[in-house]
Amino acid sequence: MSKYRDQILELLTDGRPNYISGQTIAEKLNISRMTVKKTVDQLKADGFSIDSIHNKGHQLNALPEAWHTGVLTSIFKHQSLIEHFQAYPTVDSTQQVAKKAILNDDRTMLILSDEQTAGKGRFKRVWQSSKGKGLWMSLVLRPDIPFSMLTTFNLFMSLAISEAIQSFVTAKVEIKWPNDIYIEGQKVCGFLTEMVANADGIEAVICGIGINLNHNVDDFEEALHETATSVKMHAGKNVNRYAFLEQLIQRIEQRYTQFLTEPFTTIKDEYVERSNIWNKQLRFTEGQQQFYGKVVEIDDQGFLHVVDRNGDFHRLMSADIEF
Ligand code: BT5
Repeated sequence: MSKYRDQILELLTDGRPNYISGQTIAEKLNISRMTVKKTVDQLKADGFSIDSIHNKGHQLNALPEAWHTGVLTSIFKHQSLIEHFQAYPTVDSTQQVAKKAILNDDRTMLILSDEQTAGKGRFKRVWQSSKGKGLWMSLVLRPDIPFSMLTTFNLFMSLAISEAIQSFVTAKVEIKWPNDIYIEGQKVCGFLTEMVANADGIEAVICGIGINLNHNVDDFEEALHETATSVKMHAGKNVNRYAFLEQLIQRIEQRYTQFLTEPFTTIKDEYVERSNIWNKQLRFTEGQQQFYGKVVEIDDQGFLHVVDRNGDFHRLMSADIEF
């Protein structure tokens, strides 16, 4: 494999939708035009959709369907949230990879994988992460904040994720407090936030996000057929993962800055409007405790106020909610 593959892919992605001449690529990378031609031919043989026209050059006319370092490098130029990324064809869990990666690296980072063989939900539940169908990623952030501020992190994140999904579908994208995103009563995304801390404070926040992008019903295991959905199932067509990722990172960058600088009250109305937990009897599980009740409000710290069937009041920071 040509060692210039990633760099050429990056230049072709930067250049979209225009053609970029073999001469320009050769000069930028300080290599021969023959090497450029051979590498481009290799990329085409590997399935990249590249048009080459004599005297005009090469054009990447569609983004690929798997993660490639060169394409990601080009896409991440437009943001400052992620300082380092790693993309894999398969891992056990991006969350596990992220935990290892931060041991000797203090940058912000993004770990992506085409497939997870042991994707995890909360409380060690399984997260189904079929190959090539979804966005399975872990984002490592380094907020310089007191522990107490973290309680609202998920609220800002869920707005960012739901807005990114909303830009691809017309049906209303809703938030199920505290960690799920739904479309028409079915789960399209689940995320979880883990913290690594030392005596001085927060070292890293690792946010693991799973978004079902291009699943048809049969791509989910049978147990999820009634409860899960994908962006494609509502957009009516395949969603390009790079286009989606670009949108998602942009929204996260925006909402993360807001999280660092503004209180939850600034976004509370938007959050409440996107939530799907109102006016319903719900089943709550909090640790060993289980009860049925109705949500009365989300307070300014992001805690849920619930009145159960016996009229007792609960203030929840996190819980499992079933409709
Ligand atoms: C979550 O847990 O919803 C958080 C899922 C986080 C997954 C990401 S993917 C990248 C990163 N690496 C990881 O290993 N994990 C993170 P929870 O609220 O516990 O929901 C889990 C439940 O959702 C399961 O018990 C199933 O019922 C359901 N489920 C599993 N896979 C699903 C899928 N692909 N789509 C919709 N529902 C699913």
